[in-house]
Amino acid sequence: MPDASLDLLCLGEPLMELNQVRGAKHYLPGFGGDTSNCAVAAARQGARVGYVTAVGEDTFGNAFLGLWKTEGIDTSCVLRTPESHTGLYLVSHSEDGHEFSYFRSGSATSRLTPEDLPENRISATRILHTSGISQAISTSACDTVFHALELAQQQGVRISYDPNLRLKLWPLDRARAVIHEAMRQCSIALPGIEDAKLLTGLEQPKAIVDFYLNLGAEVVALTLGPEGVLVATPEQRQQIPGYQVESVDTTGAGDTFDGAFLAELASGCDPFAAARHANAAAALATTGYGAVVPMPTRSQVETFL
Ligand code: KDG
Repeated sequence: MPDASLDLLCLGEPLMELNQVRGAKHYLPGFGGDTSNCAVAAARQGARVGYVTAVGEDTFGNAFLGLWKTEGIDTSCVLRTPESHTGLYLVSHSEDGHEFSYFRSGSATSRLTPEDLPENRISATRILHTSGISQAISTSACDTVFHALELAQQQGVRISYDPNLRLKLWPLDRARAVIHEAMRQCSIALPGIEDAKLLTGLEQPKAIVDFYLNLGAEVVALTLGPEGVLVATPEQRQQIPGYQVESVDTTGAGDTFDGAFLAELASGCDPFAAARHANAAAALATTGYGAVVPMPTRSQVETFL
């Protein structure tokens, strides 16, 4: 492992969030974007985290820089793009769950190119984390992620990937081709069960973790919603149960799992213990509205456990 000054470097798009208040017509502002959420969750567990992204020179971009500063996240690789904007999304709630509406087309992050990547920061992190969403937002963002994976591999940096399938952003066949190719290069695979069923065509969690181990992952954490998570390495596998909490909004729960899990792995924890901690963090993150506000700190997770 390289001599790392960061535990985790995330790559992707932050999105300003407007989250509908349950039973009401108004929306509350907040912060979202899967990889930004992951970065915040990891930072709240005490990890040294950096973020590679681009935001507009606008109010939302300023707000994100303020958030990351407050959370102690390294923003030296955040680009400001005067000619484009920071993305926005709405979370609407109904009896069927939550639904996302995006206003992100042409956003600053979607204009990232491989030349924007900070090679020296990628080589100085323990884990690089990115996602299917980061590749779905534009062709140049997709190429940027592939180039980041190549740089990380060359430097012996562990790669973590959450497919985070969003069929509003790209068709399933393209998503499958790109995500499988990216996940061939990753050592930590963090799929959610519903995404993984669609992407792999498999139904059984055991078969799905085998699929990702066969692609080359050293650790697979397949999140199963209320049933917890199936963690697998080539030698061992274990289902870690979820925690019962009074859940009001699951937005960002998967990202919280990712961030807490990666923070624990980067600190040397084994994947099964890391998943126990991350399950608790993800459960706590569903007890309040929005992606970021209810994300727990390390001490809140430890108190809960
Ligand atoms: O997991 C929550 C994220 O999905 C949300 O914050 C927005 O990144 C997002 C997306 O594109 O769906």
